[in-house]
Amino acid sequence: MATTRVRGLPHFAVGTVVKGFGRGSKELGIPTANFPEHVVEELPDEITTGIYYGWAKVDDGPTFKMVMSIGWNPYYNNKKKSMETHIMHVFKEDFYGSELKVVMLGYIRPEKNFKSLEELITAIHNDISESDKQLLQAQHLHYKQHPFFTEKSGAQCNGVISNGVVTNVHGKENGLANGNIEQNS
Ligand code: ADP
Ligand code: RBF
Ligand code: MG
Repeated sequence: MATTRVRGLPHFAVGTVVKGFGRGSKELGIPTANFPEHVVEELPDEITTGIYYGWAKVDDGPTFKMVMSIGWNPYYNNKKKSMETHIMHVFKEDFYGSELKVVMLGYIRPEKNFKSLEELITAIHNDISESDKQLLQAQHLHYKQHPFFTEKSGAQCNGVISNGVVTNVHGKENGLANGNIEQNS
């Protein structure tokens, strides 16, 4: 397996789950929890649109695998970028208004246009199984126990949390959260 460095990763983000564009992800069987605008604006420039995988936690719940789509939205004349997280867990209820914490660890593919909804769904299912595999690797697994997830909300962990936003520091002081990481491909 070749390893490639992914600039800008890992990226930590936290925010309140807001209403999305109502395009019916849930009807596709793939609900996506949307982050508010200010969290999207915190993304470093080197994090391009596309599909990412990592870990996610809702309020004080457990940490689950996640797959995230970062994309531009034609509905807003391609002026509004969104971060939509599908958590790989079946929840009993919606959790709008809850605090969502994620760490993005790896990149899967760019956003694509699909001829049919079926093709989009198939691609998303492939993304989910790819994330499932990638996240089993030790270098990804250990982020599940990262203080970002295990410490109380507001704790400082290799980034500064202000206004609910983790400012990621891309230095080298700490091998855990800062700088680039390697991704197997
Ligand atoms: P919206 O357009 O409002 O984002 P969706 O159809 O994408 O609507 O549904 C997203 C909502 O579904 C989330 O905000 C959350 O409350 C709920 N939800 C339930 N299960 C999940 C899950 N596994 N991953 C993400 N969101 C989920
Ligand atoms: N939308 C696209 O237009 N192209 C994509 O390649 C694409 N990939 C996605 C991958 C994942 C893992 C997820 C969760 C969403 C993706 N979406 C993509 C967004 C999808 O269209 C969105 O969740 C809703 O608009 C579905 O109704
Ligand atoms: Mg959504």
